[in-house]
Amino acid sequence: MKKTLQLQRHPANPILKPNPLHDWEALNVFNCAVVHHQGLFHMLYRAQGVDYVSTIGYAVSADGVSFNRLERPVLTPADELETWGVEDPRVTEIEDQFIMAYTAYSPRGITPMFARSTNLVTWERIGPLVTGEDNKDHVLFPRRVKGRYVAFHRRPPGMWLAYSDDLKTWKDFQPFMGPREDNWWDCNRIGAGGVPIPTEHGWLVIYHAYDHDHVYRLGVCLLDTDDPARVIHRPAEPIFEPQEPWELKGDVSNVVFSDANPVVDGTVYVYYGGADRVIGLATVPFDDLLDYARHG
Ligand code: BMA
Repeated sequence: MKKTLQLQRHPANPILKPNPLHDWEALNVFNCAVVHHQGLFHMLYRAQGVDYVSTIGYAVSADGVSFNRLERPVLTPADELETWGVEDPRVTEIEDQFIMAYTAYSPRGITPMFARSTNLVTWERIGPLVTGEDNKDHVLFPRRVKGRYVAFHRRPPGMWLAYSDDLKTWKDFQPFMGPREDNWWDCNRIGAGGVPIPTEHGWLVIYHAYDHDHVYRLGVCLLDTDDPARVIHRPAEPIFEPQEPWELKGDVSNVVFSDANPVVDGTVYVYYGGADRVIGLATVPFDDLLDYARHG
């Protein structure tokens, strides 16, 4: 019999809720990046007020569960590509800096952007991965592969790779994993979760997908270390799906959407947006997740 695996919800869920005291985060707080750095969990989260323009807030925690937030967002729309918001941050620590991938949204459409920081609070824009097309769900790998930077991105409906020497010019766009057949949980569109996790067996990757009923779930796969376009294994079953009332109903129904999966002391911390309204945490032992990704 095939193995199954489910992430375990933290009893303190949801761990972050909208804050009615701040206009900018009064309506929704959801998809977030989380970096574990020098003993602290640093969270960059997508926030919306009643105008639905997304900004990115910062919060910090010693235990990964109880977060203190800053009064004001750390990233707000800057130019004509961002007038409708900055969304869905994913943050990678690489070569003594932090690289944020986020989606810029405006009347011109969406743009997959990168920014850099050395302190996680002050962000300087680098530039887009690509412009003029429907492209998002990008995230930088935490190590170079064969000397080059690598990122996931999403050209509907599937996941792609791109490569760069300088984080500014991206090339060699390559599709590597698409949706599965009709009626599968990942039959519609798929895209990256958090930063891919390097392991001795390959890149451990959590990804999101939705089906024809628009239910968002999380799954896992394993990619080759030196050629991440090669999918080593892709288990059949999802590892997480909406179940709690605040995952089933919120701003958008039936959504668990993760942009963060830091590994701390042998535990994978999966942070996720619940129904585009609140932030939840679910965990799994690293060894169990890797075993499922290899054999599930
Ligand atoms: C996706 C993204 C996410 C969102 C999800 C569900 O397209 O925009 O930000 O959580 O839809 O609404």
